[in-house]
Amino acid sequence: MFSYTSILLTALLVVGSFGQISGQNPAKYSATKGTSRTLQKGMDFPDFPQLGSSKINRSITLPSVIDNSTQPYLRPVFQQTGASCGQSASVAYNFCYEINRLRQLPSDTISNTYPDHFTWNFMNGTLPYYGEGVSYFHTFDILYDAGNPTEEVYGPITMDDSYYWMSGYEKYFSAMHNRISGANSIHAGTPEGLEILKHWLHNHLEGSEVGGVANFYAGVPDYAHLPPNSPEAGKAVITTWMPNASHAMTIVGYNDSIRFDRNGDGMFTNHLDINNDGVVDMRDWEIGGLKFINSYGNWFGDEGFCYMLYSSLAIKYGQGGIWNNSVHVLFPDTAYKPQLTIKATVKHNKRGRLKISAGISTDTSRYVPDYTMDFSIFNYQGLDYYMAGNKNPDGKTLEFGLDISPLLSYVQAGRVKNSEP
Ligand SMILES: [Ca+2]
Ligand SMILES: [Ca+2]
Repeated sequence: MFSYTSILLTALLVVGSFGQISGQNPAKYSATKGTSRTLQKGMDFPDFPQLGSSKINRSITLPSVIDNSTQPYLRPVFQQTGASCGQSASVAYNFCYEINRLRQLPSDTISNTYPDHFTWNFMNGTLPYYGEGVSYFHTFDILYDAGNPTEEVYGPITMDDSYYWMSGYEKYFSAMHNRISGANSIHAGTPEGLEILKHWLHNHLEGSEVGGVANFYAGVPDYAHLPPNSPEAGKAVITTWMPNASHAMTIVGYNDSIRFDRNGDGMFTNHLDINNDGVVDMRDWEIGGLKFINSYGNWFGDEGFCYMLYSSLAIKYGQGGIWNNSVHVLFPDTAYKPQLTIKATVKHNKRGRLKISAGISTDTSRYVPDYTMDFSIFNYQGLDYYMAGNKNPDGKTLEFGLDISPLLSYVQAGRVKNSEP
């Protein structure tokens, strides 16, 4: 039998301290964490709360083409190492773009760009999938709980090490300042949903001058090329996706006029029932598409970019459409500053058997905190490796920091609140 350990780090407001406590006496209440997901209207699988058409500023007339790859906030195309596509798309492209847009920083230097392996390495250690892909839904939880260090702090995005965990409180503390306040989905499989997505790409649904980017999951087939009589002729285009959503990518723009003759009738149409289901809808469209950036390197598509037809947003998932017919957008929080943190050093030779929790109490005589919180990192992750993910003797020890500010909501003026939150 394996033995698993739960470590509870306790912050005492009077005397800062932490200790190891058995989980026999649970706290009154555990703080919630992470981003919420539920079954959303029009979707087959649980998803993030949807952005609706009420967010659209109707006084804005959309242009026929938007290309945010020209913005300084999109980092250069890179080739992912390991099966980290979910984190390449969501952290290295999406999060990096969105947080640097708010800070008006270019994504061309390691002090402003974000590696994909900080989040991937915390989540890829789950048997039997070690080293395989991790849904960016999990990544959003880490971006929400712990933030993400820059490449300057963590290491370069070219680092090919699926075991490495960062050590050093100051590094984790810096990561806490690069985080999201939430994530949303846009159901893009209808003309109305596409309109919401286009407004996001154009003006962030807030009338801003710089538009956003969005993530999605799909199975990548060989791409085709836009025909000579299409705008962007010769550029790569995906007309339908493979059945399984095995890859994450990032939408960076749209073009209402690119076209591809999917049914080979010699015409480009949006008004004919080309899939012969008796109705004419978005799934029949041959005109219009999105531009996305991939993490396969410059060899893919056009220097790492590719188009995808609007119809592939609407076609049912599994039959050529994207996962859940939805895309995902992030809201970085550049104003956030941690109010209370824990600095901890843990020595262990099998990190996957550890779970770190934090608790708070104003009564220093108590061994059990009044309130606790869990984290999306250090949560039975990383398998039977040393804490740092290497075989070096000193790799057993890891120093890290955790943001426990949410626990402050349970105390007031140095005293634990009387009422349950
Ligand atoms: Ca046609
Ligand atoms: Ca049809």
